[in-house]
Amino acid sequence: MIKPDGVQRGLVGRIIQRIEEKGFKIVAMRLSVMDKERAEKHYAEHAGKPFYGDLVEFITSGPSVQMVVEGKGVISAIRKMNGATNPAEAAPGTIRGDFGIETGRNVIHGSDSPESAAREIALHFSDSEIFEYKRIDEPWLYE
Ligand code: DAT
Ligand code: MG
Repeated sequence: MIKPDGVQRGLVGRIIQRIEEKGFKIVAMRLSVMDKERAEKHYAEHAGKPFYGDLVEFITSGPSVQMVVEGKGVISAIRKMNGATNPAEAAPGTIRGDFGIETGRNVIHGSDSPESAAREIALHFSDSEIFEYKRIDEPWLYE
């Protein structure tokens, strides 16, 4: 998910470009303003933590881009491409390292496990919004 700061700062195209040129396949995508209920569910694992209220307020503050991205090793690869949670500690070359300064404005979210990906996908998309298709470069991406 490209968070509201990423949308406001005009980073949507550059972030999607990184995902596409890596070779990962976007199989669902939407721009929407998350309501409080969906945001609270999305970040349920952080409920009760001191930053939870601000996090929900921030994530619902404007349009964000939700995506389902597919590919071999995609979950850990996207987490690496996103960089450390705190952009100050994120390596240069990562999205947060290149585009962010503070933890509460870290531009992008990525699911952290197959279980959380399944939960988050079901929260944000219905089955009919997720597309199965072949990218023409797949034989050149996969051995
Ligand atoms: P990540 O987004 O890298 O998976 P996380 O799941 O630990 O990180 O936290 C979710 C989001 O919550 C994170 O992207 C930014 C915010 N956050 C996390 N820890 C925070 C903290 N100590 N202070 C403020 N915001 C925080
Ligand atoms: Mg997380």
